[in-house]
Order: sequence, then structure tokens, then C-alpha cells
Amino acid sequence: MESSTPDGIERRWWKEGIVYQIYPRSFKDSDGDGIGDLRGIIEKLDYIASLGIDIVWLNPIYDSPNDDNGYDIRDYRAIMSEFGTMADFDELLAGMHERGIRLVMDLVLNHSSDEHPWFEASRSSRDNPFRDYYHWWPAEHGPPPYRWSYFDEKAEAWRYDEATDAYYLHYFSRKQPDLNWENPEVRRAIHDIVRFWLDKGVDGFRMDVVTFISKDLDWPALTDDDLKHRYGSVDWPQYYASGPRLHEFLQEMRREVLDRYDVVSVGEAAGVTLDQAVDLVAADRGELDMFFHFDAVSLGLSDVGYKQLDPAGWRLSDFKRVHSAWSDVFAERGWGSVYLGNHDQPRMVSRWASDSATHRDYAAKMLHTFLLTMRSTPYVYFGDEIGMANIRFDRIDDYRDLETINWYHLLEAEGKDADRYLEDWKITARDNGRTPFQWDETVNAGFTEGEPWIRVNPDHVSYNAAAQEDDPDSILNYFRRLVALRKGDPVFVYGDYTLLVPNDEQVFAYTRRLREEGILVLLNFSDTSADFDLSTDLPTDEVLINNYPDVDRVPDRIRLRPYQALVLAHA
Ligand code: TEU
Repeated sequence: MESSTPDGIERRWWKEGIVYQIYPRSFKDSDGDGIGDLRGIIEKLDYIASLGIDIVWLNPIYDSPNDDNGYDIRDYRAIMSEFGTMADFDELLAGMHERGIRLVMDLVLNHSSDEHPWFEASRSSRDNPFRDYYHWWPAEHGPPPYRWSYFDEKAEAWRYDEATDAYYLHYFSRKQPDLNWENPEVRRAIHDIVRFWLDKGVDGFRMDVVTFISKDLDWPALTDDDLKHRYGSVDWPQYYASGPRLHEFLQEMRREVLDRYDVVSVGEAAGVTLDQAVDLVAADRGELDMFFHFDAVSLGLSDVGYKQLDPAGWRLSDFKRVHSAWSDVFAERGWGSVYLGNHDQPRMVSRWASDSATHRDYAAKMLHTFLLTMRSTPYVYFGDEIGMANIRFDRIDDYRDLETINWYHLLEAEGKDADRYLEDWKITARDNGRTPFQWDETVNAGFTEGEPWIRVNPDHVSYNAAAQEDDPDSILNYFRRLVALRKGDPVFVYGDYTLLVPNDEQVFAYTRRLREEGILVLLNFSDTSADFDLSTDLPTDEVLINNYPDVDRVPDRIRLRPYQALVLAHA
């Protein structure tokens, strides 16, 4: 393989790879406790390989009291007992490598669990050697300046701790205290953890909220304007992601640890704006390889209510503008990622297209066509390959996610119309994306022999992997064809990206071009037919993939059917 493309872009395996994200708690339970586990993933390795993907990202599997399903780590070097043992992990990693699949681990380094021995020591006395592993505000200084918490019962990020008459900082739940990266001992300890997993042979890391690791230790009081959105707003992540030493900390980790291995690092980067993007991932800066932005998944959300929908909805023109801008920003330096769902998001087909009986299959295939033809590394969330949809819980008691539960109680306590939120959360809540994988039509979808930790979507009787396996027209088999298409031609990875018809509110159309080779992608994001005019220099007849049996074409236009996706070669 040449080491650079015709345009001089450096070729790397993580640019050419397709990532499949597995939420281990919900993938496959091997021992009947209702919780997915590592042996469950091992059982399904051949299925995973059959998708054609080449990288797996696993959500956290470390020892954890599970306040936030593993994002609260008690021991960074041990496996969560519900998930199995270190021997299971070693077998899983070897099984992946045997099949040519690389493994990316989730690393949660902004915070630990409050049950981590570091925090237990830190909170025990003001002069404990671990005191400075976390951020403390002594009570005699008066109440700490307000900071917002994503998951706190009162939306407050400073929590009073009686033992030492001081407050500790937690941007997430009370059980997720923020580590103090200013302390060089903390950074060294973190580097050791990263090295531990790299020496086991893992192929990289997805770094949880890594843009929040640096804080302004002067804790400036925020203006009224900053504070006006108590229920979450774009301002908070931007504020949290603007810490003064972020780039320095990332460069240090790269230099001290990551650069000695052939690995990928992908940061979760809430709050990073387009003009800051290249600085995080340009190869010559030695920070991250790519990151997840939040601009696209935030479309259509209201900024006055937490994960409440904007009644005006979202417009396709905005969706195109955002995804195009995030593709273009890395046209010369750096590299991007593209995703439509993950464990913090609802199911893509429910959020970005349609899960109605009529449209669901077309819609899911159309969205996959988008993901796998963009100029960024695609991240596919487990279950999306079979078109899994939101479960839409009616009752707060069905939810398992602390985020939804704590917000509900806060809203109730403040006399807000909590039932109205329940309606919106049928679309936006994280648990929609966390229901068990639907292996077959049997009770509990073949996920577990026991009682599942969260309800299985009743639609598994019609949407499951077993049924789709043998159907050549299934979402699953269409997805496999798309994967093969992307893997088979570098134009999909490295080709230039050009958006067409930016203002069309039904059709997302773009070309990709690498030297004399080009493709045209046409995606109808609407539930009615839509015309695309073929201008003079556009396509030949060669259809590379189509989610309908044929193309409705007259010389100067193509009529796309509802949610139709079409990729054409064009000379
Ligand atoms: O998410 C952090 C994050 O930035 C939030 O915006 C996230 O989208 C949250 O779910 C709001 O809905 C990461 C993890 O992906 C998430 O699962 C964890 O709960 C969180 O960090 C804390 O570790």
C-alpha cells in the first residue's frame, strides 16, 4: 500500500477502518444474570467479523460500582465482575486479532469513581497525600462558584463533603469526582494505566470527555449570561472544553506513552468548535488522531430544556451544513469521525429518519449509506446494522440511566411539567440506545436466559439478526454490501467531498472524487418522492448500491423514492 494518497494525505489504518461500537452491557449475556458480558462478545465474534468492520470500540469494562454503567471506574486495571475476568478479556482480544479486528478501549480519565482508592484517600483528610488528586474547595472560602453538573440531582457540580468540610468537583454524577490533572502525579498514574493496556496489545483508546481534563484553577465566577441556562446549554460544554492546559496535557500523553505504539486515539470532544478542530488532531501537533464533535447530534434540541426537543424540529439543510463543515475542516490537516448514534444517543433511525412500519428498512439503509460514504472514519453503533429503533418508555420507572432519572426528579422538585419531558425523552433519552441487541425472535431476543437489566424492545419479533441473516434484502445484508463497497475503493475514504444542492430540504447529495474517479451519493431524507436534477457533468449509469430495486430516471433527473439511497459511479 502506498503511504499517501494522490492528494498527499497520509494513509493510516484508522482512517480506512470502519468502527463498530459495542455497549457490552447490552450485547450478549453468556451466564444468565441479565447483563451482557465478555464471554457473550466472544461467542459472537464470528458475527462481528461477518460485518466486515475492522475496529471495535468497547464501552468501559473496568471494575465499577456502575453508577453510570462503567463510566465511574473503581479500578482501572481490573475487569468489572459482571463482565467477566482478565482471562476473558485476553481471550477476547486474541479472538479479535485472529479475525483481523482491532480493539479500541474506552478510557475515562476526566473522573474516577468516588469508590476509587484515590478518592477514598483524598476525602479522608486535608493533608492526605492523595488530597490533590481531586479538586477541593474549602468551605471556609464560602460557597464555591456555581458549576453545572450533567447528572447531579440538583445540577450542581460542587458537592459538600463533611469529613473535611470542603466541596469536591464533579462535572458528572456525585459518584464521579473530577481528577486533578494539574497534579503531575495524577498524570503519571494515568500514563501508567494507559501503558498497562497498551502492553496487553489493545489498539487504541476512545477518550471520554477528554476535552474537560484541564480546568481554570482560579475558578472564576461566571457571568449571569453564562448562568442563565440551568438546564443545560451549548455554553457549558464549550466552557468546560476551554481549559488552559488541554493541549499540553494531550501532547504530553502522546509523547510519553501513545507514540511508542501503533495505536489510534479518538477523543470525545463536547464543546469543541470548528475553529478549534484542527489543533486537536493535526498530525504535526501530536495530540489526538480524531474526535467526536457534538454539533450534529445537537440539532433539533431546545436549549432551554435538557434534551428537550425544539418544537420546530431540525432541518435537512442544517444537517448538511454541519456534516459538510465538519468534513471540510479536515480536508487538508487532521482527520474526522462521523456517527449518527452511540450509547449516549437515541437510535439513529428513530432520531434522523423514520422507524415507521412503512419506512424503517429504507430509512436505516439510507442512513448507513450516508455514514459509509462520508470522508471521515465511520462509527457504527451496534444494533444499527439490523435497524434497531427507540423503545420509547412511557414510565420513568422503566429507565435505568441516571441522567434521565435524576433530571426527572429535579424537574419534579422544581415544579416543572416532568411529563412533558417524558414525551421528549421517548426520542432523546440515552436508554433508547441501550436496550439489548436483538439476536432472534425468542423471549428476550436471545440476549439472555435471565431477566434483562433493561427491557428488550418488543419489536425484536420482527427486527432481529437471525431473520435478517438469510434475507438478501435485509438491512444487515445491505450494510455488509456497503462495508465491502467502502473497503474496496479509496475514493470513499480519501476522495474530496463536494456538497450539492445545499438548500434542498429533502435530498442530501454529494460527490466524492479521487483523481479521475468519482462517485455521486443521493440520499432522500424525506418520506415523499424527491427529484434530483442531473446537471451536465453528472453520472454514468453504473449503480454501485441502491436501497430500492431500480432507479426512476429520465434523461435529466432522478426521482428518488421515500428514503431512497443511491450511489452512482461518475466519470
Ligand atoms: O459523555 C459525556 C458527554 O459529553 C455528555 O454530553 C454525554 O453526551 C451525556 O451523555 C449527556 O447526555 C461521556 C460518556 O459517553 C457518557 O456515557 C458518560 O455518562 C459521561 O461521559 C460521563 O463519563
